[in-house]
Amino acid sequence: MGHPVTTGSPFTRWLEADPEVARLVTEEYDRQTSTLQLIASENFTSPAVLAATGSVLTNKYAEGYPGSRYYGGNRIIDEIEELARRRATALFGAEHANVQPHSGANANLAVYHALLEPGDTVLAMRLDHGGHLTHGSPASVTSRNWRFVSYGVTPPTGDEDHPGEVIDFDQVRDVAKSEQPRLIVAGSTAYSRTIEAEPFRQIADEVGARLMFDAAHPAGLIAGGVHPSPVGVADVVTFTTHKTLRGPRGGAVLCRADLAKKVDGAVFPGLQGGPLEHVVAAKAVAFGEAMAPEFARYARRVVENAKAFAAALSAEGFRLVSGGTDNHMVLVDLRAFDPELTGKTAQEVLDRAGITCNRNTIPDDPRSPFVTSGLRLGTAAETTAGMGPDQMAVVAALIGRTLRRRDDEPTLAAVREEVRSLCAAFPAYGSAPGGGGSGWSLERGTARPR
Ligand code: DSN
Repeated sequence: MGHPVTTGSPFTRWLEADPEVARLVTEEYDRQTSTLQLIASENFTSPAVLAATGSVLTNKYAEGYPGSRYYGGNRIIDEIEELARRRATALFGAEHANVQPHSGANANLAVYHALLEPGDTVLAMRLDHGGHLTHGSPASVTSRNWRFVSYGVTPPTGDEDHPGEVIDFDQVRDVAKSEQPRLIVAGSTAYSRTIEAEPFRQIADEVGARLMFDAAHPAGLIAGGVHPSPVGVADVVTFTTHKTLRGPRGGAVLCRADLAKKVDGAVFPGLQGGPLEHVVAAKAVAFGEAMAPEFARYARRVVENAKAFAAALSAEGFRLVSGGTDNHMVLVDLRAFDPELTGKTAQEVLDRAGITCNRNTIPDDPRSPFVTSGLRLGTAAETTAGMGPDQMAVVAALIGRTLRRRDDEPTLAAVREEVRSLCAAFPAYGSAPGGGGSGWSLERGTARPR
């Protein structure tokens, strides 16, 4: 049974022609806005991003690039893609942008295809230490085409001031020297500390490797100026547009001008066919939004909230991987809180209480990636909805209460009600009862949170 529809989506008017899909979209809108969204890779996009994504641009075929398409009728599409490229390069200070990758995975694949020959060696982060599937998972096509070797994080120290579990640059250098990779990949999908490109650059130069920085997670923090930019340090930067950057689902590649042709050819026709120009338009909207001063404030608030969340979770008895956070996410090691509690169970119980997050491996996790001993919690989405450090402390307490009393149905029901009230006071879209709220305004012509 789905969640009862209590709010109704303001975006589904035209879907009334298909009541089955309309009902499901509306239920999902209600789920997103009446439960807490703590998945670190998700966000609430603006109505303007949603409008571009749902526009007639989805009707158009535009294989190729602006000024050089395989189909007619692309004058306006060319302007749209040029605008998206121009905004992306301006936002990140890059020489060239390719805004066509359908996803972050495709952006990474395109870079490997552009810079490597089949069988070349790539040095990337271990998956169980925070690397992404496309960083050489045995289950990913990347490991069939290229030879991946890996680095990880340092062991935990137990010392509060220097807790460890940070990227082990001695290991990066040792493995780079012994394996002589053609490409080094910096970046992670589950790492709560700042990743600097410079130490990777230095090692890449020592062994004659190229450097790719996968900025899927921190892209919005980089755009907002709260994390250091890898642009100009790494040869190529890939990112997703839908996480901290708060745009539509998709990917992009930034590179120097001398690599532009290779990267473009690898995206199309190397990897993809027709670009999703409705999504490209939505990326342009998101890049435009990220240039506004409000976005820098948002990015600062995301990190401030994550730090407050980390402190409150520690006070609840959770051990945090690396002792805390510098970005938008917290990685919780559940074993200190309750050795019997797995990430899988915690995710399921929290879901029933209206707290949406994902289980995650912790470094050297004794449990399988399907079960795990950890949770990954992010602040990007609920910061967009207007929540601040005080609410993060409330959410941490709700998580502690839910997991401590996970077999007690009345506790789960009570938490679910508290979550519903919290979400109603901080609506991602529209106003709270009484007219308040700081998420996205639904008034026409507004493209920024209030
Ligand atoms: N699945 C994404 C994440 O959650 O980090 C990465 O692709």
